[in-house]
Amino acid sequence: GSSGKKQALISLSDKRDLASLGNGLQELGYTIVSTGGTASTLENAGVSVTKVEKLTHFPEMLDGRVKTLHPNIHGGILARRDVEHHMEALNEHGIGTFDVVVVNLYPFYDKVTALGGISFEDGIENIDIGGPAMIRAAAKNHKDVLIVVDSEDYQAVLEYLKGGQSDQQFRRKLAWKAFQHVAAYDSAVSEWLWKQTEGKEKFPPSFTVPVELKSSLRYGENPHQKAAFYVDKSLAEVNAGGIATAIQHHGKEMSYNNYLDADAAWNCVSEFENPTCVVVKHTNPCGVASREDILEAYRLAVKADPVSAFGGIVAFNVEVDEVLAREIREFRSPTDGETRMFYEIVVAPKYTAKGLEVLKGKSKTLRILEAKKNEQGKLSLRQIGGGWLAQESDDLTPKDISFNSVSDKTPTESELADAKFAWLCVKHVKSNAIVIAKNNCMLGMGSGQPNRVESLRIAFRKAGDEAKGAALASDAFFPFAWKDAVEEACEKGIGVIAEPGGSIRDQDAIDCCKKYGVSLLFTNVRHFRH
Ligand code: 93A
Repeated sequence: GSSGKKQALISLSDKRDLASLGNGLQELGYTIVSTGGTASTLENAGVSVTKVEKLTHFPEMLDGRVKTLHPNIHGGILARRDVEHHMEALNEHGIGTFDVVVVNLYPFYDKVTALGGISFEDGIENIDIGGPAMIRAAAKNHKDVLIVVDSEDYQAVLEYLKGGQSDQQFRRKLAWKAFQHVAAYDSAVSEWLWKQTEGKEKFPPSFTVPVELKSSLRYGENPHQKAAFYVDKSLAEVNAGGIATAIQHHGKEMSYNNYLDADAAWNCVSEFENPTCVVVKHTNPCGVASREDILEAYRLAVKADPVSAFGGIVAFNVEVDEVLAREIREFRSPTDGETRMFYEIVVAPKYTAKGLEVLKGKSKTLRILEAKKNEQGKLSLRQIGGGWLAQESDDLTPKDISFNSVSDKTPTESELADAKFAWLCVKHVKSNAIVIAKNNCMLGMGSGQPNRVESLRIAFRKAGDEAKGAALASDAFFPFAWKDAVEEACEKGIGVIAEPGGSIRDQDAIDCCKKYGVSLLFTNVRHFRH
């Protein structure tokens, strides 16, 4: 400072580990300058502090809105030590330099995302102005000012100050972190303000998603691609659901593809109301079954396509208890009745202690995830070259849709139920998607084919003879080749077809179903998944 003594400026909302930081700095001979609450905490910990008011010759004003916004503070942070007239100016005005600035911001994020929220006025008061100004100033002048925004860094900073202090990379990393801290903060403020302005229903939405790097991944889709995993901070903090916030109880580290597949499985199974098991492979559900008895659901979901299920992801929407865990562990592939099934991941909302223990015994690598239900109405974002596409997530389920009978034959109650079940499945299959289902069980599916007839043929091949009298769902209407698609389905003995309708060739589909005595249901809703 002006007295030649080293000075640290500390102003913290989150005061964890403040005492040890203050003591550490004091031992190193620093004079500590602090704002009100921070100063009290330090004094209580036996650290001597100079109040900012003593430097600014102003009281904290306007209910604390103006505390540190003063040349005597900002001059001491921003002056370039290597520029003569900067230092002269400080001397002239009796301003001391700061060597270390430690600041974290008003907990805006926690406040506005807290359950129940806060009033608009409280939100506004929680916008920190002086804090970001100090952080930005110190980060800009990091060559001479250490900027610390994370209590995790206190120890390293004290070590650094004890040592030679010549490592510029350390200073740069702290400055980078400081701007990250402010950027995330401003994102949160702007997103909150957007919600206050337009209402939550308004589209297009505000686009500042505060993400936080969670971990590096071993690699991306392929071993030659580097990859990392980020969580949406806004969800993590309100403790909302989704695979990103799932707890991993056991197994090998999650891979990039594991996250994609687990997400697909969890999204699908979460939409069913009855006890359900979903088996996913490469983001597509290849087996789905709902049963009062979850053991039976599990067996049926695997049986739908045992070859694909091998190495897949198994998801449940009910607790995994000991009995179910044992079944997952022991169940032998229906293909040869011998090989035990192998899975990458099991995901469920809950596990009993015993269930978890039994499941852990299946293999060292099996990843066991406990996930919370996804929030509805979330924004879906996808990257394309040079930009992003945003859309509301597809939250429509058969409950929101009417299945209008358009052929002569009205479906029986069980046919209608089958159609709805197939419909919920087909929503989760990549387009062009066809699902054949009966009695709350998926029998076959065709996914991702560039033409619908091909998907339909694949689905029938998987369903085999069981397709007779079953329901077929198509994620979009049959455009031209209705003769190939609808007629093939009718010939194979399908009982009911559900599709959006809306093609100029609708009448052809209707006529065909009339001819074969098949129920045709138009949903008016499409479930493309590209
Ligand atoms: O109201 S402010 O925007 N105006 C200021 O001048 C100011 N200076 C520091 N908020 C300001 N702060 C913030 O106060 C800091 O960012 C920190 O989060 C908090 C610490 O206050 P206290 O030490 O009184 O607990």
